[in-house]
Amino acid sequence: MREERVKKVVRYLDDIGADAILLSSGYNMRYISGFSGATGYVWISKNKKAVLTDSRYTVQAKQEAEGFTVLQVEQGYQKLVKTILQEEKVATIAIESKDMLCHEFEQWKRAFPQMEWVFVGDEISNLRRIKTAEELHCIAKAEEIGDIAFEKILSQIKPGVTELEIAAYLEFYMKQNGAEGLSFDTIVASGVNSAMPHAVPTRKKIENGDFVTMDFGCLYQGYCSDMTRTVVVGKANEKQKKIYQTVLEAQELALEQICAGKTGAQVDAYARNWIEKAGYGACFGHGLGHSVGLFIHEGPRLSPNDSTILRANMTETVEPGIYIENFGGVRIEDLVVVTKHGCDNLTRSEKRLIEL
Ligand SMILES: [Mn+2]
Repeated sequence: MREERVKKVVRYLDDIGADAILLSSGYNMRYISGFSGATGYVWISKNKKAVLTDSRYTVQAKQEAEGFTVLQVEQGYQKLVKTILQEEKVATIAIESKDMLCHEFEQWKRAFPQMEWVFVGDEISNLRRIKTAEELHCIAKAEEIGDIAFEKILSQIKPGVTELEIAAYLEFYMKQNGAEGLSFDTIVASGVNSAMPHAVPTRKKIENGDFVTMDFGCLYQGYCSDMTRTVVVGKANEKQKKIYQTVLEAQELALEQICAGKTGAQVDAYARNWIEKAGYGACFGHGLGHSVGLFIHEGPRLSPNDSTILRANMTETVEPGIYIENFGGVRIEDLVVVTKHGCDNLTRSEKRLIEL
């Protein structure tokens, strides 16, 4: 499998006329080589595959990066690459321009004044878009852990508990059930705070009548999960019910329509038009969803701006929302795998309005 990935990189280098690539994105390094240390570089040329890293990671790299030479940096990465260049002729090196810092690139340019550099944008990351069965298994497992955490958190949500406490419980439950970490910072937003789609949990105490939106995810074997649920503490009022129902219907519509062959923009439009028709168009400012893999926000996206055609075994979140300043907001998010004729929904948590 990794060999196949390396071959794709080599073929791509041929296409762009580069002799080698210095991968610096931790996600791409892991995807291509297996090395999960995210420190250093992965070098790929026609004749050499190497992980360049420091002594803290060399043992790990040897274990993880099968088929790769592991080179330990002593006096800078430029010196290390100079030793590689003694053995092969390289005139053009590709780098990941969305990942490498300017000052790093300056060091490379200074060390190799004759070298030609080619900037690579998303092309290597795009190799990660269609997931293998093994990757999908990890993502499904991570999402399952999220489902367990959601079920457990419901008994903790009550007036007087802070958003930060709820976030801490969610994170505890995920780790207790096999997560190795978080896929992003947990969002817990209650009451008027839930009007902010990416609110940061605060010391605010949950009050009766609050919407509580929880957006959380974890890591399983490096792969991310992502889900959002919104509940009401106490009895929901009519306005809360209407907003919740509109978001839920928009989400279910998009889930029915998503399949291979459609674009992310098309799928986004189903949910967006539904919310607009209900009169809340201005209250849904973000895209409908994004792909998930080693990184939490991958492409392609379900968004008015993404015309990528969806293909089987891509993952997407479907997460419409309505946010009303000084009132509150609702978001409901599931994570799905795109299939030929529809999707497999990996999220099992209850979606009917929960009143606690
Ligand atoms: Mn998401």
